[in-house]
Amino acid sequence: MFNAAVGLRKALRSSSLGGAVRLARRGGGWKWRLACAGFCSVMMPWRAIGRTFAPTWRAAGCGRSIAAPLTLRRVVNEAGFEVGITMSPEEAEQLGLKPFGDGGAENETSPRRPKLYTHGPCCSPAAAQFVVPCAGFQDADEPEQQRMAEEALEKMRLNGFVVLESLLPAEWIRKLEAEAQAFLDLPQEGLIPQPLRAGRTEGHLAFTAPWASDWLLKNELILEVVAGYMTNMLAAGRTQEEQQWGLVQWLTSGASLDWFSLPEWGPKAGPLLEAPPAGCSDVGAAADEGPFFGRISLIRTPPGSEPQKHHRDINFPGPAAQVTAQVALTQLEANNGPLAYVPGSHRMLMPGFEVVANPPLGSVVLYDSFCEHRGIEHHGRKDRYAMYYEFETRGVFSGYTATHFGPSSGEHMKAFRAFVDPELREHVLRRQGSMVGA
Ligand SMILES: O=C(O)CCC(=O)C(=O)O
Ligand SMILES: [Fe+2]
Repeated sequence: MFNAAVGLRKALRSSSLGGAVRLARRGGGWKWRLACAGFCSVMMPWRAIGRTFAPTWRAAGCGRSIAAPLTLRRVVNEAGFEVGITMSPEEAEQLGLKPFGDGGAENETSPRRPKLYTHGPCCSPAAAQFVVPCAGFQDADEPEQQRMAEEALEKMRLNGFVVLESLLPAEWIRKLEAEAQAFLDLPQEGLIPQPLRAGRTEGHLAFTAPWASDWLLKNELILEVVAGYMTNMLAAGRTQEEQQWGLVQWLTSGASLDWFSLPEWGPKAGPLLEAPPAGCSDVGAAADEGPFFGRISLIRTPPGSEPQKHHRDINFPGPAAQVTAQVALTQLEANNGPLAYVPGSHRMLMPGFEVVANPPLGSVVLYDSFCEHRGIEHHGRKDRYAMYYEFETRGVFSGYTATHFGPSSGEHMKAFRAFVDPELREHVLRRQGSMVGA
């Protein structure tokens, strides 16, 4: 078990997910926040921090202050995940710390992979296997809509991502670009944008128009695919060690997504299930399975941004536990910082190439947070904006606390959840009911 666990740890570490330093404004001054997901305990330069600095460390989100020698400074939650620390930018600079450890940009030693493009002048016919044409979805009859949802679900299960081409009206999306720019440029009460890997900026959205709209967040195709896909409840009620042991067994059994539906890997009763600790998702309730709405943000990628390192947004508890919907608000071009995905990497397959998704405006890309991906370089002339919203199962550790994006971000997040969850859960319960009846 030990060797297999180490092997899994190494495989996931090579995907570059790790500790993150994030910036938060607290009171008057800016603070760097170290936040993390997955294996950051292995990645964080704790010794380097200890040699040069002996501050009071504050567990992000839990409000406790801990004045302690280095060995006690790692703030770990009840499930065994590191939940982070905060520090001023001056302190971070003094320690040589950057957001995401090394800034999150690709470096020379990272492997280069050939790229396939889904659209545009470099489009490859082979990339059609990652795309579902969805322009007709809204006007299609129910059986046709169901067929499209099943096709998207199948591609999602096979590849870990799917491009839903022209699902939303492009002219409505186009209007959101200016709104996004204003939202990130102007101060928003209680909301604080944070730096993201390789020069990007991310801010949580406010629960207001035009973001809180049915057409944008409650698309039937998206909700149906998410409801059908997200079956991993390994994080619910389990410690990091227990999740790791589960993932080792998943890997050695062949890494099939169906494995997560086996009854023994369902939610585990106990205090971690009843009350998920800081940094772990508290969506739904102890008795609930399947996805809930998580959080929603905007990302700005400025011209000149470097390519990101390949990464997974989460490592635990593996695939089918968190899914993100990317809604590009600026037309994605081959070279303005679109995302590239490694198909099959959510099932630990490595095909040796990556797929750049640069579909027309109005398209949505769904991707498993455990699927390797990265934002590639931005060689264009203007900022590229995209909206991201994600769905999660109970207990998933993201490293984000309710106040990561400012003191009010938790309230806005809850309002979005209350808005989307009733419809989403109808899809989930219908699918769960039909599984029981099957
Ligand atoms: O550049 C973006 O829009 C998102 C990049 C990304 O995948 C990340 O920072 O986790
Ligand atoms: Fe990412």
